[in-house]
Amino acid sequence: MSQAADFGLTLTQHVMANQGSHPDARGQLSALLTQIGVAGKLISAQVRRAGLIELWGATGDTNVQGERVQKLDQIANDTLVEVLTRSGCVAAMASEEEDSFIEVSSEQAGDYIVVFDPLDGSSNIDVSVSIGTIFGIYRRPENEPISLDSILQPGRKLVAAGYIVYGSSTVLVYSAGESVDCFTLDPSSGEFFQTRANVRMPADTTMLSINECNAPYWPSWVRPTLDTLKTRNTENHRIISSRHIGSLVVDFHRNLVKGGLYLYPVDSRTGRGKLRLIYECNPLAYIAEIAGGAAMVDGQRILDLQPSALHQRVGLAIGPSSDVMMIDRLSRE
Ligand code: AFP
Repeated sequence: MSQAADFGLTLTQHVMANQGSHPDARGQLSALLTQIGVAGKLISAQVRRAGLIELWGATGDTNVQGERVQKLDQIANDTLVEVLTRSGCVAAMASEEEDSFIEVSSEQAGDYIVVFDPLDGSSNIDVSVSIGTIFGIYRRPENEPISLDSILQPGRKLVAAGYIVYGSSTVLVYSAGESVDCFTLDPSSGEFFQTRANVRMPADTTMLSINECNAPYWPSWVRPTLDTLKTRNTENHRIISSRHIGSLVVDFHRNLVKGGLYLYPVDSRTGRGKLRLIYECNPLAYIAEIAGGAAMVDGQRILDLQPSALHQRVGLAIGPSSDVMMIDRLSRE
């Protein structure tokens, strides 16, 4: 049997097969999703070699977040900027690593806006713990010049979103509104093959992702809420276990597949959340909801928040709907 027959659909085959079902897909969205797959392969190759060619460590710069920029962060960012610019599908883009948005020249501009965190989990790069890229795709507003407002769209206007996890294997997960599908990179052929179709988030929480060392900074509702979850574990049967690796996108992917809840409350250290709304929370909230889960903060769907700034941070509860709703209710009692 040929390898093509052995494995599932390739990413490109899947994107093309589904383009007809998307009102926005006039070929550009399909081409754009395929190009994001190309960027993922290029970044994956660098991640896999980082220690060998001294790509670990920091560049000495700090980004707009005030965080030390790791070399791989910069490489991942530059790769995405270059690939998206050349795609002919993108009018503008915004990145965690860029102070402001990037407008693509009119000669190369396309119909879409892409927001991304090029490498989430930077503090894990030097110790070979899984990291990932997060992306969201909007249509550019019709008949309007590109401005910051073109980027500050609520997550409910996303036309596609996804992420790429650089872990024990490289997995690309995306949705264009219909289903959430996973593709694993086959290093020998350099192709992404479908490995999970129409992923549904399990209804029950079996894993809890939260940094318990932030407890001194939490609002008063957090501890009792966690106790409520932990009391589900009886002497004879542990239902919920803790898994928090410091890369939101990787914790989210495991939670999406196995049924887990990720929580990062607004805390007293910053008076706001740590996670960025536009290019971290919105794309993952989009995926979570299409897979049957939920993502909320302060009584609102993450996807309904109107962004006010490019690097705006928010609190986040994301996972199985019933527990996300319970947490959100308890947080407002
Ligand atoms: P870095 O990219 O700076 O490592 O931050 C990762 C992150 O934004 C998210 O991916 C993690 O879940 C979260 O921060 C971990 O934050 P704490 O270290 O405060 O738990």
